[in-house]
Amino acid sequence: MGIFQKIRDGLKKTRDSLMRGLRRMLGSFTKIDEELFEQLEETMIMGDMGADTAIQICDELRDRVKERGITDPNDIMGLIQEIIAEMMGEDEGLDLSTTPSVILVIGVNGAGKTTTIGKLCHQFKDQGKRVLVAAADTFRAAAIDQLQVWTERSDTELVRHAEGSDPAAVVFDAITAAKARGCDVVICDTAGRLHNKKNLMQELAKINRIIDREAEGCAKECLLVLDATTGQNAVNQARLFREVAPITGIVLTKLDGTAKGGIVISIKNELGIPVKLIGVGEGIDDLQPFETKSFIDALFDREADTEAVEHAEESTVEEETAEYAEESAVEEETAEYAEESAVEEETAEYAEESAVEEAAAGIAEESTVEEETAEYAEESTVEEAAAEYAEESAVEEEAAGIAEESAVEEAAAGIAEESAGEEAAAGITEESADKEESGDAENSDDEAASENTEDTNKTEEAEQPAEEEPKRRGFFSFFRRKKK
Ligand SMILES: Nc1nc2c(ncn2[C@@H]2O[C@H](COP(=O)(O)OP(=O)(O)OP(=O)(O)O)[C@@H](O)[C@H]2O)c(=O)[nH]1
Ligand SMILES: [Mg+2]
Repeated sequence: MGIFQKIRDGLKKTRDSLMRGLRRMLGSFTKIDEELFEQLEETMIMGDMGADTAIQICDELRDRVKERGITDPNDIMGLIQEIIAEMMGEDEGLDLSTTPSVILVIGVNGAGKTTTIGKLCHQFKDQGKRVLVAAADTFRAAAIDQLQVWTERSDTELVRHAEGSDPAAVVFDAITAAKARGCDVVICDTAGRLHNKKNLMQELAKINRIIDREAEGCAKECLLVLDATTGQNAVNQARLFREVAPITGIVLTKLDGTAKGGIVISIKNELGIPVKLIGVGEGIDDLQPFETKSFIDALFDREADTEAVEHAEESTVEEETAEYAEESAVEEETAEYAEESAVEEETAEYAEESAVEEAAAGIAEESTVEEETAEYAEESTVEEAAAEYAEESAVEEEAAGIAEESAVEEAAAGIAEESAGEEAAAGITEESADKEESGDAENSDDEAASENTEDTNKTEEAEQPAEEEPKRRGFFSFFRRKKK
C-alpha cells in the first residue's frame, strides 16, 4: 500500500467526522453571512482543531471572501483548504546529517514511544543505516524487554542496563558505543511514567545534558510522541514538555483510530513545532513521514468518500449476491431433495408395484401351479377315470358281452397308448380275455381288478408291443365269438 493510501486510510475517521460535518454545515446555507462563520468556527473547535486555530482560520476566511467577492457557500471549502495548507508551512523531515545522529524520544506513558522507535529501526535498517538503541527507560524491566523485541525484529543493536539504573548513564554508554562502532543513528527510549512529574522532567533534562556533551556537533532530534486520540490534551502535553526539552518535532501516533486528526493543524499552528512523523497503525510499516500536501489531500479527499459509498454499495451487492447464492443453494438443495424424494417415492412405488407384481406373479404362479396341479389332477383323474373306465368297460363288456368289437378295440387301444394306467388297463383286458378264452368267464369283476393291481409284471408286459399283438388278437376273437 502506498504512503498516500496509508495516510488516506489513517485519516478516514477524521474525514468522516470533521470534514463531512463541515460540508453538511456549509450545505445548509444559501448565502455567506456572519452566522455561517460562527457555525464554521464552532464545528472546527468541536473537530479538535483548537479554538485559536479555528478563530484564526475564520478570520482569514472573512478577509478572502470579501477580497474575492465570493457569495456561494459551496466555495468556502476550497478556501479553507487553501488557508490550512498555508498554515502548515513547509515540511520538515528528520535531521540525520551526521554520523552518529542522535534521536531522543520523549512523551507520556502509552503515547507510543517504544513502538515508534521499533518502526524507525525498521525504516533506517531498510535504508542501510547502522542503528543503535539506548534502553533509557529503566523504570520498568518490561520496557527494556519490549524494546529488545523490536530491536531483534529489525536486527539492530541495543545498549541496556539493569532495571532502575540511571537512564543518563545508558545514553552515555550508547553514544560512546555508537561512536566507537561507527553507527549512523542512536535512538534513545525514555520513560513516560515516573513517581511524579518533577522527577520525569529532571530526568529528561539530565539526559539532554549528556547528549549535548557527548554528541557535540552531532545532528540531534528531540521527538515528542503524542497520542492523537487524546485530542487537545496532546497540545497541552506539548506545552509542558517544551519547558524541559528542546523539542524539534512531533510524532503524532494513533491517527488511524481517531476522528481528532485536526490537532495536527493545531499543533503546528499553536506550538510552532513541526509534525515530522505520523503513526497510522500498530504494524512495523505504519509510521509515515508527515507531508503537508498528502495530509491536506487526504483530509479533503472527496473521492475517498465516494469510494467509501461505492464500496458500501458494492458490499451491499456482494451481500445480496451472497444471499441470492445462499437462497439458490437452498433452492437447489430443496430441488435435489425433492428430486431424491421423488426418486425415493418412485422407487417405493416401483418397489410396491414390483411387490404387487411379484405377489401377482407369485399368485399367478401359484395359480398356474394350482391350475397345473388341477389340470394334472384332472388329467390324473382322467387317467384314473380312463383306467377305471377301461376297467369297467372291459368288465362290463366282458360281463354283458354286448360291446361292439370296433368300439372296444378303439377304446382299449387309445387308453393303452396314453398311460401306464391304460397299459394296466390293457393288461387287465388281456387278462380278462385270457381268462375268458380259457373258459373262466365266470370270474368276477373283483378278481380281475385285484389281478390288475397286484400283478405289475403284466403291466410291464403290456409295454412290449411284440407280445401285445397276439394277446389282443385273442381278446378280439373272444368278442367276435361273443357277438355271434
Ligand atoms: N493504532 C495505533 N496504535 C499505536 C500506534 N503507535 C503505538 N500504538 C499502540 O499504543 C500502545 C502503547 O505503545 P508504546 O510504544 O508501548 O507506548 P510508550 O510511549 O512506549 O509507553 P510507555 O513505555 O509506557 O511510556 C501499544 O499498544 C501500541 O501498539 C499507532 O500509530 N496506531
Ligand atoms: Mg515505552
